Amino acid sequence: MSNPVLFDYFRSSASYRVRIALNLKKVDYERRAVSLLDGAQKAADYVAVNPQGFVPTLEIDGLRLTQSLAIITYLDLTRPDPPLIPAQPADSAHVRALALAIACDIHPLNNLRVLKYLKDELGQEQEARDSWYRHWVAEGFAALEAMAASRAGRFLFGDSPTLADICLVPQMFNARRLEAPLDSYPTLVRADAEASRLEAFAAAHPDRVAP
Ligand SMILES: N[C@@H](CCC(=O)N[C@@H](CS)C(=O)NCC(=O)O)C(=O)O
Repeated sequence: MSNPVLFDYFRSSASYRVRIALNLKKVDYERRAVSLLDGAQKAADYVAVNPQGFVPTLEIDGLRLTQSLAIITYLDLTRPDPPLIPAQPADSAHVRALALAIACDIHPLNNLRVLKYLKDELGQEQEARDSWYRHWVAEGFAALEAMAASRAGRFLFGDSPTLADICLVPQMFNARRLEAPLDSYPTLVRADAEASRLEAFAAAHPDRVAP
């Protein structure tokens, strides 16, 4: 069977999550870059692949999968080693809650289309858009720090990387790009540093991936 194909964009954090998961699972894949800057995600040929006009999309096992967390869950169910979501129900709920706090409650507010709407439709200047961005990062990370602190180990949960770290690392990358202050989130900073040292995370970094 041919290698899985990942439609992604180097700086897209949802794509970055899936690259990390594929690397952790040691799945070889080919990339097809979809340039968000050029609006390629809205082109008819790509919308035929992903009706939401989002990256990532993963073609694997004869399937075409969308939504980064659904893709990572599929990888975890079909390629269980190493596990990314704990089997124990309470631990699983905790890890998913951490991941969803990022993927559903921070990331969508700061997505490209939302920032573009603020600019193009609501006439907001760069300074206001940056302030919007930092506001949702600060509110989301403060809550995430409180949620994670008591059960964190080397990573956001325990001593091996999980779905929570896979969501955290790209969000921290984005936060740094927008110069959001991070000093108030020691648990997040520590888990991000620990995860980023692993080659599976490092190789998925936007600086290591062709635009
Ligand atoms: N919930 C989706 C979000 C995907 C998403 O928002 N992707 C962004 C890049 S990180 C995108 O394609 N944005 C295109 C746009 O805003 O026009 C997922 O986790 O896969």
